[in-house]
Amino acid sequence: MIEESVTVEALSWSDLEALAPAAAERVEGPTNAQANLRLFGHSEADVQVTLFRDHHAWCPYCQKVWLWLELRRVPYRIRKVTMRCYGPKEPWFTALVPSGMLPALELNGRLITESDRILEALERAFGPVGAGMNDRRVRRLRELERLLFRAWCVWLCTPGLGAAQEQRARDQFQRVAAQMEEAIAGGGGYWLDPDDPSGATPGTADLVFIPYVERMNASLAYFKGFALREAHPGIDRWLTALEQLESYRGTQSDVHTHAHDLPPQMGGCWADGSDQQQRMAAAVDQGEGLGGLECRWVPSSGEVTPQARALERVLRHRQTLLARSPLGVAFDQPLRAALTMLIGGEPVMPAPGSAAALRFLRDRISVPRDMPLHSARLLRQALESTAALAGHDQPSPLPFEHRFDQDPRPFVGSGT
Ligand SMILES: N[C@@H](CCC(=O)N[C@@H](CS)C(=O)NCC(=O)O)C(=O)O
Repeated sequence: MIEESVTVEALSWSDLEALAPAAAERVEGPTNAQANLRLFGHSEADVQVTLFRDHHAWCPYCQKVWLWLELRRVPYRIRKVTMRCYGPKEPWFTALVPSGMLPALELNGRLITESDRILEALERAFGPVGAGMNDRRVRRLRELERLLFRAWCVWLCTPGLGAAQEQRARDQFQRVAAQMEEAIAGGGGYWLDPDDPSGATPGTADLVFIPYVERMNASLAYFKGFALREAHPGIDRWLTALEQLESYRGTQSDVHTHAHDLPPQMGGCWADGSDQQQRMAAAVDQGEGLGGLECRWVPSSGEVTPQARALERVLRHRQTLLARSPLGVAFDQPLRAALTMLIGGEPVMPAPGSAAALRFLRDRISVPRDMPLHSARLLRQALESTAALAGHDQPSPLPFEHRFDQDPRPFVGSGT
């Protein structure tokens, strides 16, 4: 029996605090979802740009603009807004943008909406990233991105596809994905950007593809058992090259987050029910992740470990996490048990009856909103293996039509 060999006690909060690193530097450090200001060595008085993006760091159109600013190193402020599927929209934002749509951007006092218009305005003010939005080849690639997007939507978001229709939708998606691979080969082998065949940095064409290719990779694995990175090595190389960039990694989400945040946004994502699909979805839901299909970067040694970063992020929100747990304050010991396991690697017995509450938290770690991908994966695994010591109880499944369970308001007070 595993239980008999579990002798390690859960550490106290003060022991855990002593093991946690300082919070990561948000303003001048690596790209991160928590910052409200990014300066790149400039002074605050130089800031001409405010980006309005979602609290969840999930909106794909916001990710495109966010990455542009990070790659171009333009200093900017960030104001975070709630997307409808997570909770009510802030009235100050609808006063500014009545449609409530994100992203929006203020440039020297002028408000701009629509991500493509925003990028064009940023290019005029600061110069393009690689070849600009209206370069001839970039324009063609932007059309290709929309074709890929449509093929993905048909496959993922059409309910009730029979086997033959599934196959047709998949074939159509793969035909367009092959065109993307040809375009990468035509751009020099790494990037789509025609301006930089040396492979040093991605350009605007790459930025336009990143958000949805990331979401395609995640959702097609989870809902269709389809390994995009194996089926399309050219796309895999492109994603792997992106993952070498700290700026991309700071905005990168993971399969778990996308699998559960896409359905309310897309009006539903439909699983094909194949054995492969069920295996991949279960690995994601139980926190194992999908290894190299999900990401191909490993945190470098010498940095704060991913476990320590996860610990620091949980400690920051500890009171809110306890208040929102189905067990309330009785979640105190099970949470410490999972964190002790995360840091020490040894199983720690949680209080009886805590399995569902541990899994409730496992299901609600959002990347990159809460912490980087590897930290989230290890924290989910620690929560799951601690839960397994307390039994099989599961929390209710995550909602499919909204994610009001992820309302950011309770967490905003503690400074995200
Ligand atoms: N065409 C727009 C699309 C923007 C868009 O669809 N934004 C979504 C989020 S991904 C939104 O703000 N929806 C309202 C909401 O969810 O609150 C653009 O490129 O900026």
